[in-house]
Amino acid sequence: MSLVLVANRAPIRPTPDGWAPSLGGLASALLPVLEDRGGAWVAMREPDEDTPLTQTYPPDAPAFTVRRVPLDAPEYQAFYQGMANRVLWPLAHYLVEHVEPDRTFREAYRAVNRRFAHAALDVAREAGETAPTFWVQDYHMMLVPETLRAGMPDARIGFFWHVPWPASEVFRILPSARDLLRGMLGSDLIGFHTEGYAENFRESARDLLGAEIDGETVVLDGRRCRAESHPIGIDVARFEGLALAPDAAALADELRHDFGGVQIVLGVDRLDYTKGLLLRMEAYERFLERYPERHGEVTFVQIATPSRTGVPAYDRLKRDMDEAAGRINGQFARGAWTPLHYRYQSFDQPELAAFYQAADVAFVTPLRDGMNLVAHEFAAVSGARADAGGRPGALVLSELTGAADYLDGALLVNPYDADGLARSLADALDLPEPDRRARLARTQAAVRDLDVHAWARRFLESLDEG
Ligand code: ADQ
Repeated sequence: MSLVLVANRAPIRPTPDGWAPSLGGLASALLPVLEDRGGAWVAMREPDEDTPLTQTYPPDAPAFTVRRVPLDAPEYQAFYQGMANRVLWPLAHYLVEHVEPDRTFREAYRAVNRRFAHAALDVAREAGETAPTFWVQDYHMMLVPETLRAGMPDARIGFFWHVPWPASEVFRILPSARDLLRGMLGSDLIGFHTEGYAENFRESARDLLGAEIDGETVVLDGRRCRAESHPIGIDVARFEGLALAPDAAALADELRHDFGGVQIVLGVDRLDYTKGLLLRMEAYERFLERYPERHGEVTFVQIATPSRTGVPAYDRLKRDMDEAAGRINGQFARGAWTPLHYRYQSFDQPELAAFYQAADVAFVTPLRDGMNLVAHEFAAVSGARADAGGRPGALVLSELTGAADYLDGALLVNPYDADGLARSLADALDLPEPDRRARLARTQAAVRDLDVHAWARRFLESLDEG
């Protein structure tokens, strides 16, 4: 049975030499599945993008179709920058003060979701399918399953929710909460990163729609939809490979040298207010105030990739981060020592792996995060290096991430507690090597178990069996 994926982003991108897979875990996990099963991937075409509406891939031996849904500028603003990024995203992360409910956003979201669903139905019909498997991804597409179900009642429909599902009392703040839930319940199976999120979802369906809950299944109007935990991971082999590449150790040494040969604390994030970046900076400030004897012995390297520019809250965060970075270096820098290196830029994966390898401590402190793959990537790289005789790194991880449920061996922290963060940072820097090594080995084992290829396989097996 062929597979039709519906996701905001396309799995392939144009490069100077033709087409290549998009970076990121989702494309790397799902492209092999699509190549194997055949089918299609339906994604958005942004207003300024010049890509074909339909193409087959790979070009030399076509295995599946990429179908794009073209959005004009007002639709993109209201559906993507608006409803997805200014309403659903902050709500899922409990950051209610950032939620900006707006009727135009809501209407555009409904219209665009309908177009995505019809594009998916069309591509299935063109392939002669009457009961394909659809797999819809994330909070951009909540209303898609309902339309798919109406168009193809016998299809199998899976949905994966990549961010936290908040408590029912928080979700109900949305004026369209009930419609959105009904939209998702067109699915047969909805996957979440943790059992806690799945439970919140079932409670929302019970509280807001009066649905019946039967174990993991939500029953509404006689239809059954399971809500299960299916934690995602990374492409472990890829990151371990990057850690062991011939020039990887040399690159990491070069970075350590560039940063002054001191202990390195590392942060890697999209520049997003959910990632706890400002509080992390404050916590580091607290650390420097409290432990003056460590001045000159440690540096904090924060790399933040530009994200969702043009959304006011993100532009504001960018300014606040610049200010915090200036303040910290202005107050604490002495002689040749720079306490903080802040880079507002994106790096390719081999470079990122060098940073992970160079770090003594990864400082991962989101205010909320569905999973958090940076923690996985760090443990995979640092772990592979340690296995090959290198120095093991320590992971300080927010307890408000999905990853905290799984990554045994991490030092868990409350990201809102600046004093606690400062103390944990000092503890992590002081962890004796055997202890670090043992903790990292436990984290590494968890990361391997959650490999993204296993995630896709487990989800699709559950969908097929259900
Ligand atoms: P994100 O919010 O994007 O994902 P995360 O899981 O940490 O968060 O993934 C970020 C990715 O971006 C990582 O692969 C990382 O390497 C990369 N990245 C970050 N900063 C970078 C930089 N400066 N340069 C280059 N690459 C950078 C959403 C959810 C998460 C969930 C994933 C997958 O918010 O909770 O884990 O989807 O479901």
